[in-house]
Amino acid sequence: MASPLMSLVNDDGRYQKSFQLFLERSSEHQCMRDFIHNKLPDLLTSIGDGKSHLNVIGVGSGAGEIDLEMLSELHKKHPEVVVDNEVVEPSSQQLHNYKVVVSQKPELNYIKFTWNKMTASEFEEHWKQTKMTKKADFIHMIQMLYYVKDPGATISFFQSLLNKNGKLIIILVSEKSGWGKLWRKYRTQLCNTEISQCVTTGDIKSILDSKGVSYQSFDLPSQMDITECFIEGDEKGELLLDFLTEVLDFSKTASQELRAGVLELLRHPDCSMEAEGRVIFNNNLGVIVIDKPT
Ligand code: CQA
Repeated sequence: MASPLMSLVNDDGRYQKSFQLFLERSSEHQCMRDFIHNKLPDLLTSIGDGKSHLNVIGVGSGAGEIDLEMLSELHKKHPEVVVDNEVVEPSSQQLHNYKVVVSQKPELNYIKFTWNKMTASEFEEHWKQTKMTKKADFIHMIQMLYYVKDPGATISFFQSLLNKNGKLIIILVSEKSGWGKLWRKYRTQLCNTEISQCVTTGDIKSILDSKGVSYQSFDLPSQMDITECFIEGDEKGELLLDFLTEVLDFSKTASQELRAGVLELLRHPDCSMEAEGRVIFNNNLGVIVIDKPT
């Protein structure tokens, strides 16, 4: 029997290597920065209204690069306000990297950081036990709902923590991205459903619609150059393929048919376009903004 494919999540060193290469080859962070600078300020106008203290929760903050950009927009909007920022991140390495950046930026002294080295579901337990009455003004979950058991329940819990005028912001890949197409065809063969789920903003919108929860949404066009994936034996191409499939050593461990099928789909017009000899994968993201429950 063929050995089952191992999730990339089992090897954090390789995950971080492939993730860093993905960030270099894609506009993932740039399209988020554009959203943060062009759209987020308006969304932040009404939060807090007149309060001198705001509570923020970052769920799955990683090393905080994107969190700090959002906090900076929040500070521009509400310069007099002090911020209590709960960081939720299970990776001690990422949390360490985040702390180092914060320690090098004395201008962040208006923010009190609380470091929670735990998963979203552990945080939920912890919050229920210790902070039941505390509410949040701004909660964000960026590229993390793939890693929870029940995305709908996770959203409901965090939405229930919102203050009046509070906002919950979710960013995931769009159902119209190449990821959506890849998953529709190969989810059962690729997704280790124990660890990660193939969920898109389209799935989240369906969940919210069925619960009658209203939301705003935004599309963030984004691309990823996957040309190297098609060079047999290319080390960077293999790292990018691991990231795309979330399978550890995909090229070496997948069956010949699976590998050929995935490569064919990746360069198919459903997933990618070709431009100037490069293969450009559609990495479009979606943003969903939810208010306090009514
Ligand atoms: C682990 C799990 C996920 C990680 C990680 C470590 C991750 C980034 C960095 N380290 Cl153990 N996840 C991540 C972030 C952004 C992103 C994707 C994953 O765009 C891509 N997903 C598909 C859109 C993969 C499911």
